[in-house]
Amino acid sequence: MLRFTTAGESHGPALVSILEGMVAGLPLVAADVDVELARRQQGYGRGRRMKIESDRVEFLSGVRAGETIGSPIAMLLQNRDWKNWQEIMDPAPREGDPERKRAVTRPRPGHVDLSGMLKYDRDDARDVLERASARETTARVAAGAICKRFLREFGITVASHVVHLGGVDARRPDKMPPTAELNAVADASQLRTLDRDAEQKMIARIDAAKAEGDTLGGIAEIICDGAPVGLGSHVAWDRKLDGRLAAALMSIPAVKAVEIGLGVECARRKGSDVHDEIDPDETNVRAGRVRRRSNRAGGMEGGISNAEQIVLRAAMKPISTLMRPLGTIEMKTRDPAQAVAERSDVTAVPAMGVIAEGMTAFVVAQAFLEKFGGDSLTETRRNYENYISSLSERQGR
Ligand code: EPS
Repeated sequence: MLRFTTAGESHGPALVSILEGMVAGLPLVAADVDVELARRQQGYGRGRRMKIESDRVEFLSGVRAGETIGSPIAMLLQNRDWKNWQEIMDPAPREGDPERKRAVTRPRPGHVDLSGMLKYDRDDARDVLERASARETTARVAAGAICKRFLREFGITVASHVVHLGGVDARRPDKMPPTAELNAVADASQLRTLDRDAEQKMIARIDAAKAEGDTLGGIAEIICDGAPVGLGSHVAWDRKLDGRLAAALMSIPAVKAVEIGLGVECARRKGSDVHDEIDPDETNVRAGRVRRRSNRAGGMEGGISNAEQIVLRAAMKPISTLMRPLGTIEMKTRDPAQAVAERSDVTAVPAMGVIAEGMTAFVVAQAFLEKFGGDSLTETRRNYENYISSLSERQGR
């Protein structure tokens, strides 16, 4: 079973990501991860923190001589900002219990501050917000980068672009770039959008929001291309690929909605305008020698991949740290107060798309390894090719 976990606080010494269950023999170098880490750091509307950090992975285990060896892959990601926070984040006991610097006692509406203080019985919300910070997503992207590297061996690519930001819709180009080239096109835009006119409007909205001390949300679309028919299963609720992808995307900080294919629009249409009709197609072996006339289902039916593109959208609310803070209470006195205004970003929608790619790659790689198994890349490849041959041999039944 492929799984990963992360550890680390935003202003602690480092983040850690451990990916377990990856096959041995996968070619892997730090640059495979670093390129994804750098993509996550881009985007107009980020705060000063992204100028301090320049994320790089250090493999602590699981990789040897440019190849995975089958053991857990532990990755260290330093927080450069740590040097400015050492005293505040120091794990050592504090002599004489002096007043805590940068303590947060005015919880931000929309943030986990208040619920976390109550649940974990903390007087200083920093104990909660340091972990809730989207800094943690660096570690997810690191795990996702390895999953992407794995999927590439089987011609599966994952890419994303921003389709909405702060009230501005991006128009879809008449011809979408192939998924393998989509990121190169999106990454050339400061907001990872394919619509240059919309980009200018989004930038203006971000500038205006910044001037007002406000924040903006948006929507990223994620496309996974090349998956064969048969990942995930209809037989049990927790094996359904659509549900697993939705949960993975929903777990990204500030994501409030996930759509698959037509998504919410499905509910408004008649069945004949929703379901994708099927034609024979001898060339499309990966799909079982068929092709759908449309892909409104977004690449999955009944929780099983159908070899069409997997199309997902993740919607992110505006970041809950506002420089012109919202009303809250001072927890020490319960008096009305303005929320704390910690340094933050105006928007992080472009980064969210990159994080969503990583989470998508993880779920697809996990389902792929469930279906094909194998402890080495060679073994997994043999099993995969065997399955593709049996799909190819399916004639008249
Ligand atoms: C974040 C607040 C900001 C962001 C941070 C997420 O950090 P800081 O409080 O240090 O200015 O820059 O994002 C990252 C550090 C990152 O790597 O994405 C928050 O509160 O969620």
